[in-house]
Amino acid sequence: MSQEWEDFSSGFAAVLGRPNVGKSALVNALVGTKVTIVSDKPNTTRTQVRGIITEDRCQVVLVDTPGIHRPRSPMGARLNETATEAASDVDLVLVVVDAASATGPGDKRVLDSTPAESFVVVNKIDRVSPAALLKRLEELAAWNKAAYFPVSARTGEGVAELRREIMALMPPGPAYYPAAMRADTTETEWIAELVREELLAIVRDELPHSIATAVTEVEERYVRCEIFVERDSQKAIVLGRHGENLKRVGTIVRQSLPKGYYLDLVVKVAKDWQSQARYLDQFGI
Ligand SMILES: Nc1nc2c(ncn2[C@@H]2O[C@H](COP(=O)(O)OP(=O)(O)OP(=O)(O)O)[C@@H](O)[C@H]2O)c(=O)[nH]1
Ligand SMILES: [Mg+2]
Repeated sequence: MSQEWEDFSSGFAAVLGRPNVGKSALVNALVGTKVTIVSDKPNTTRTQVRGIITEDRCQVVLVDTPGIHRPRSPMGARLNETATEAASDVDLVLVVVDAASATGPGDKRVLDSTPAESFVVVNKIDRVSPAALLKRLEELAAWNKAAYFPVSARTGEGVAELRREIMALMPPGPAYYPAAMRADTTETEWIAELVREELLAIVRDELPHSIATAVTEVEERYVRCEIFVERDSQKAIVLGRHGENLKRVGTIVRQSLPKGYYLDLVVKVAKDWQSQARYLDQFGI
């Protein structure tokens, strides 16, 4: 076995940070394709999502995680646990912060609780002036982490260099996944995530937190995805006038399905699901 590894290195890198800093966008940029959903609403990511980078002599498994925040529900507490657990037993931790906002309590918590060997990724540099970025980097230097990378997941600036440095740090080891694989999400999980992503782009206020999605049936070319909300009053908002929201979501997500597939979207109420362990289990949170 060890002979096979002589020429190969591999490992895991967990991506941590407070909500909305662009962890998922960064994972997609590093992998070079969309493997995890992105939205402007906090707590978009709810599970550990793996994105895989494979080159000739190295494989890195990036672990996207939920944003670490002050929890206001049992769901929030689970999201924090999921993120914290991802950081144990990995070869590298990437702490992502937003270049355009000051170091808040959420950032501090993550910076304080991660190893000194971690990389700090200052994302969204497309939104700040060079002077503001410099100030931000000076402030973050107080944490004395191994390296600091100014990047923009949106424009791609700095991403190739970060990717190189991540790969350079991986210890000798085998490939964990086939070379062509970019994600380990199942097809049904991915459809449910795409439906949720499109809904998050439409809804506002507290509703994003109240939405969960799950594919409950795949029968030949029929796919049924259920959309759960917490209260009856939220059902109408998700449907939209004459069901237009659902139509829009269906049209967009169907483009990601193989030709000839039928996507059935059904809205249901799972009362106060964010506070109920059995629902959280059911939704894989
Ligand atoms: N301008 C700019 N926006 C970005 C960049 N990276 C991410 N965003 C935006 O920031 C928002 C949050 O991005 P996500 O990748 O979903 O953030 P996240 O950290 O994964 O958030 P959670 O999953 O909720 O913890 C989205 O609207 C992105 O389009 C960037 O480099 N520049
Ligand atoms: Mg995310």
